[in-house]
Amino acid sequence: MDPSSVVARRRTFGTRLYSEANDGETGRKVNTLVLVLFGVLCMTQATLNIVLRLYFTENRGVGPVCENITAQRDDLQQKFQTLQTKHQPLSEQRDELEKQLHDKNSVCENITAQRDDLQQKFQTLQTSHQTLSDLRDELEKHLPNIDSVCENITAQRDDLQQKFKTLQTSHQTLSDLRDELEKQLHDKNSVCENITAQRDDLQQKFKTLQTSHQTLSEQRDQLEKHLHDKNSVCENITAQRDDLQQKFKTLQTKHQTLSEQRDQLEKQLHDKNSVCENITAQRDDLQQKFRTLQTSHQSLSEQRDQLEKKLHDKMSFAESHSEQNWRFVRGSFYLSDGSELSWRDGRQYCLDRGADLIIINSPEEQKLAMSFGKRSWIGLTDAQQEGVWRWVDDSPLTTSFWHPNEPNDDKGNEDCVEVLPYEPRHASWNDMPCDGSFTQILKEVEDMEFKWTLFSSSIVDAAARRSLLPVMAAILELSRGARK
Ligand code: 2F8
Ligand code: CA
Repeated sequence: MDPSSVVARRRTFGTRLYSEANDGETGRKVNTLVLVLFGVLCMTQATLNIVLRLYFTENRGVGPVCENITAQRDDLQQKFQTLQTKHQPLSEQRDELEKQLHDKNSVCENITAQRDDLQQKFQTLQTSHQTLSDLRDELEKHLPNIDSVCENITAQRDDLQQKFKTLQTSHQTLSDLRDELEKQLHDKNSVCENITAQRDDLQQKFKTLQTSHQTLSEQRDQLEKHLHDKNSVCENITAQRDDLQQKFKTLQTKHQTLSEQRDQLEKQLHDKNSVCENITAQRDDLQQKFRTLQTSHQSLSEQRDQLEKKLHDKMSFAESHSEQNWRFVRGSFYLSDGSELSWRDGRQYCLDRGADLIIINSPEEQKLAMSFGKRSWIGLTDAQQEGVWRWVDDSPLTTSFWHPNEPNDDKGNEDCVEVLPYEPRHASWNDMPCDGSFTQILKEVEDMEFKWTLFSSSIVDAAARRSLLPVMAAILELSRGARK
């Protein structure tokens, strides 16, 4: 702690104690004690400083002095400690005293303030006392008139009491009225708040509506503009519509006409289609017939060629055999050769000449065979199976001209047939041994194509000849099948 500051502090305390509690016994005792303690501390500090300076500057090497000083120092240290030990309680006492002093100061300040207040009141009271004294003096002057004044005052009091009652009643009424009004005010406030809220809400809505109104006004203006434009467009479109309606009506009329024409044409087309289908069917049928006819024509052409070749061969045959007395009867050449041969050699003789032994299936052929006037072999035999007669073309015997009691297969060796030139002419067949020697009646091999050629050549009309072609084709086919 800085000694100077401590001194200043103590002095300040002392001065203040003197000035504020110069008449207090406790303050003086405390101040005195503090001063004494402070003085002792200062002296001890100064002594210690001197001893230490002497020790370090003059006789540092002198033993006795040093020991003395050391002893003094130790003693002083001992004292210092003792003092320090004492200083602690003193400090605590001091602090306690300072606290008490502070409290006292507060009390003192309070008392001083009370005193100043009392002094002020005292002065006021003194002034009032003076005034009252003056008033008393004045009243004493007016004391003789006090009764009348009193009466007057009494009257005034009564009047005032009456007024007071009236006023009280009025006050009560006013109070009730006020309460009522307050209540109404409260209600009104509530209503007002409600209305205010509604107003605020309406204001908000009004603003919103105003904004919307503004927007709608702009939109309306824009729509009015658009409407105006649309009206112009609409008028234009209406005119176009009217024009189109007129055109539509015209077109509708044309459409109706065209529809009728179309229906008529469709009907005609349908009829034409039917006709066309019919014609197409006829065409297809004709094409089919044409193809058939073409095939037939081709076949007939081939047949014609073949027949022409055969005709040529026949003509050659006839020319080459004319000197041998071949007889042409009903389209066939017949010959009775004068040589006598066995049945088989005779048949081979015939085959070598493009002919075969005669086959007799009719009285005319029987008559023809008889006309040659010779015993001659005919083309009938049962050599294959006894009693079963077959012609050389392997056809069965259907019409026979057997001599009476024939065939008798005399001696079981008669398998070939001759024609006898004797009566009865219509029954002249006799079975004979096949190795017998007779002439043979040759008949050119049945050739239907050749017969047809000869027959058709006799038909002058070409159309009639053509119409017989299919019939002839069928006959020829049957003939071929029979020969096989
Ligand atoms: O040579 C055979 C021949 O003989 C007689 O005729 C001459 C027979 N006729 C009679 O008996 C009537 C044939 O039948 C016989 O073939
Ligand atoms: Ca016989």
